[in-house]
Amino acid sequence: MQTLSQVLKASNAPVALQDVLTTTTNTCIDICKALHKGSLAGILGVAGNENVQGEEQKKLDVISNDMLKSDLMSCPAVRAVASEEEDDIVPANTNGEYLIAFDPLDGSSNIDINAMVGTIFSIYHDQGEKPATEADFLKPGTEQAAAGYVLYGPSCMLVLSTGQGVKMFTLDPEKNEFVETQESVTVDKDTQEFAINMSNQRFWSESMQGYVNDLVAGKDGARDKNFNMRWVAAMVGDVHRILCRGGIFMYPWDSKDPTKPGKLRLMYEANPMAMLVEQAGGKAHTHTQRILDIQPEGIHQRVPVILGAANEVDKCLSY
Ligand code: AFP
Repeated sequence: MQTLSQVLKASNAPVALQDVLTTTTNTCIDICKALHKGSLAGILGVAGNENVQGEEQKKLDVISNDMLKSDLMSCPAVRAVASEEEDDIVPANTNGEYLIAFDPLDGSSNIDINAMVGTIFSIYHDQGEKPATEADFLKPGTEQAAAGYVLYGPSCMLVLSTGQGVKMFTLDPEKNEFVETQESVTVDKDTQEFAINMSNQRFWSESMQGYVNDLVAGKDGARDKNFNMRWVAAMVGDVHRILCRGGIFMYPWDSKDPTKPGKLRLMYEANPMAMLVEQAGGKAHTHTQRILDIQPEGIHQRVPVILGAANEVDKCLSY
């Protein structure tokens, strides 16, 4: 089996992009080690402040953000970084060729219960004479040069696309590097498994309520099959399950806060996951458009997300 660095060398990815990916994944290996120390490292629990999203930051949110930010700032190929945990973009090397947006620890409400969490990243090519600005990041997801996540689960796994399909890698703790364990990932067009936070049901649109009611009714209702449900409460865990065994994942618009179009962030959750799912043959939409086509208006913009098995996404959108 090939290591990540061997796979990257064999790909036609530009060397500068390989450098950004190597830096990002090496930092994720360090994050993995910090997480696996758990409470022994005295780094669980809350950091005592809120991020730009108004969400309570966990200590590990801040620690993983600072680790990624400092390692990426010192990578010459990185022009600027954006993060869920940073109010504004952080310019790095003006002559760098890549922008990277990341959620340093997605699913952080799972940390204190030892459940799935992960790091999600989205990388764009960009060059300019002046230091990068937020506007440079506001490119549609179709322009991503690479997207991926590292899932800190029973094993530590990297899932990555540079535009030629999706590959999975597993961390070999002895070698301290990622080894390719699946060279081409595909998502079946049909599924019998859905993922949604059912506690929001009364706040969904009527059409989403109707669609999910039919999933729950299974063969006793309008559908010709029964469905199973899973909800990891960490997008990386739900998307990984879909890339491994299929399914549909939804975090739709709800009326809890009508000013918010959705809970998930476009730049460092929806877009990178949409690239991976589409590269694996699935679909990723809001309730009105393909996620990768969205022209971003801000780096912390939120969108509704419906992604996974192509035929099931179409079925959901038909409601
Ligand atoms: P946290 O990072 O605050 O735990 O949120 C995780 C997340 O952004 C995404 O990863 C999950 O799919 C979703 O929120 C879970 O949301 P609920 O907690 O409302 O189910």
